[in-house]
Amino acid sequence: QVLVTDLTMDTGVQELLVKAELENIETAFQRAKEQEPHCKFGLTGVCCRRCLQGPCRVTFNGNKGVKRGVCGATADQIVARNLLSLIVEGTTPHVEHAREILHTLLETAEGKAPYEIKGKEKLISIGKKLGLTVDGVELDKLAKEVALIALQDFQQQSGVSNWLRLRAQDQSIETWKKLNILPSNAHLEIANAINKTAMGCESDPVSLLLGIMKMGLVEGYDGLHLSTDLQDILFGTPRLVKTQYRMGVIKEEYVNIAVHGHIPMVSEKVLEWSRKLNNEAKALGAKGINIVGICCSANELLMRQGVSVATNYASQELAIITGALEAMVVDAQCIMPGLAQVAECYHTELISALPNIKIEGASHVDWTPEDADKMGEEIVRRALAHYPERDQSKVQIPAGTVEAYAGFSVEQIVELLATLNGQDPLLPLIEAIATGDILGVVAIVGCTNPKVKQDWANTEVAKELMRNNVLIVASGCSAHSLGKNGLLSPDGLQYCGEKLANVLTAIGQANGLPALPPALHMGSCVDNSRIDDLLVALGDRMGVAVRELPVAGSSPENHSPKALSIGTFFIAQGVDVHIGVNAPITGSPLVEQALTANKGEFPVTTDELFGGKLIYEADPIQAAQTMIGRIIQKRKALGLVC
Ligand code: NFS
Ligand code: SF4
Repeated sequence: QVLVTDLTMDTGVQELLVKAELENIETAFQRAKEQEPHCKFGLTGVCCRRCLQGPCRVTFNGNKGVKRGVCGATADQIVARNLLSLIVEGTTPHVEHAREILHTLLETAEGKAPYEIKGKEKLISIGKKLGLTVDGVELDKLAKEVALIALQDFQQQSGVSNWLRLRAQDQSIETWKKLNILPSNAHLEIANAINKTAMGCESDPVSLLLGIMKMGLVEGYDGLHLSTDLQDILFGTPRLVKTQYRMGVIKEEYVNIAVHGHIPMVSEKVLEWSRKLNNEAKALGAKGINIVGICCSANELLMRQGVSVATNYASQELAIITGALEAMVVDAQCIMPGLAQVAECYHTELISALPNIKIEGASHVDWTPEDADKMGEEIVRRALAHYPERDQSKVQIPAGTVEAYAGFSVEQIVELLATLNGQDPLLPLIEAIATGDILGVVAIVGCTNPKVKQDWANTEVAKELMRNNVLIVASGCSAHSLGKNGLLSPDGLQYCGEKLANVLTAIGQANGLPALPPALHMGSCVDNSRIDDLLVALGDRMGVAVRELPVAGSSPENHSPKALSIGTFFIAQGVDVHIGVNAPITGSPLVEQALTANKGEFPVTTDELFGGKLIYEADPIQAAQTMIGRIIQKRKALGLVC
């Protein structure tokens, strides 16, 4: 008998899981149990399905069983190929995300799409960094020039990615140049990587591993950074906002629309039209239209508009089980196909929006940059039409919400610090790191995964780090875990070591707040670029390489290949990355040793080449301690107080 309290920390989700069971509705939590025990060949990465001579399964523990596939491929080769393929699948959705925002910006600049350029300062700062003339140039013209330079990152056949050159630290570029892994064009690199993994192509595991690191750079610059930069130009750079978390943000007296997925061009338009048509909801007897967020669409609207967050990845289906959603709008990434079966049990319309991402059982309203308004209006009108169909006997919204702060872009963090030192805003932060008042900085990022008790590992890792005076920055669904549990609010200071609490209180009070929260929410998963920007800014100001900084990244409940490609990006910068759910690599001693730098006979590790490694640890307290150990090691090397 599985108890709902073993599946999730979120009491609202627990309540809805009980409701689901009573109503005989299946969810991911239950399906995850049905998959146990998992196949060992799959878990360790030694199952190959690259051609029709197979599928081949080779030994996963090094001695027992068949050693080679039909073509002669070894476990090292199969695991390395499979991992590259997984990292490509993590990178591609972000690269597509970047390409879509790029075309939206281009069409907006040409007057063809109904968006406006709200991030004037960001546009000018990026224009300058790209070497464009910005003085006296019209915004639309400048935006078009920026978009066309970005477009080269999908077209040029040689040279180095423009966005890498824009955003990477010089020391890192040197390292990557020596290893010959500088990417030029995202599409070309993706095609090249798929070609490497094809049957009968690359079989040198070391070269495949370098291909993985290169893909991490594609992810980082033409996925994450490009998306964030262009989204800030179009929708504005986030600033401090207060918001609410948990299922209780769904409001019974309102027409409720959940936005779920990742692409803000869709969710921003739905929000805009919900405001325009708010009176029509009142005419139906509702108090208005209430937009709530799930996954990274939630993060995008939260960061820029303060929209509240219903839930994160693993419990997306449960939002519908409240019986109070008129519509759930989905675009791309992390959309469970199971949503359609759940929606069928209620009046909720599940609506997909991207032309090339269709969901079986969902209706579809096409988003294109030009027709964005038509899409926004249509979706909101459909939700309004469903409001009278709501079955009150099926409505059950778990009570209670939690307050959270968000909107911590690098620009916002610098502005907050400037109240302490207007001339040199980063200095107070660097001094706090130097004295040990802040031991280091760890980014808690990534997902929730029904294999792990929801929100538990994310919050436990964070609390253990805070207790040891480590400042947390957060993104993605992990940030939601922290938000639901009060760690994005000044109340969370109760979990901090005294030194960290004092620093956060001082900065907060200098800005008219009770304190800063112990975890700074920096946005969606593409906004891991913001975390990278912060590290580069700190490194540059301190005159050291990012790889020398006392920092780490942690994804305690990773489920998506995107978490792995983002992790690869950070390892390439020299940052250690912890994952709580193991990647399928343990079938190959070579790949495992190269990434984790655990002792073995294999001589080349990412730790030696880049300065960062993969830490796999399921136990959150142990994981936090391992990261702290590494932070102290890096502090010592810098000669900082330990
Ligand atoms: Ni990131 Fe955001 Fe969430 Fe994981 Fe999925 S929504 S892009 S992949 S589950 S954090
Ligand atoms: Fe088997 Fe080789 Fe084909 Fe993979 S590529 S399925 S190992 S024969």
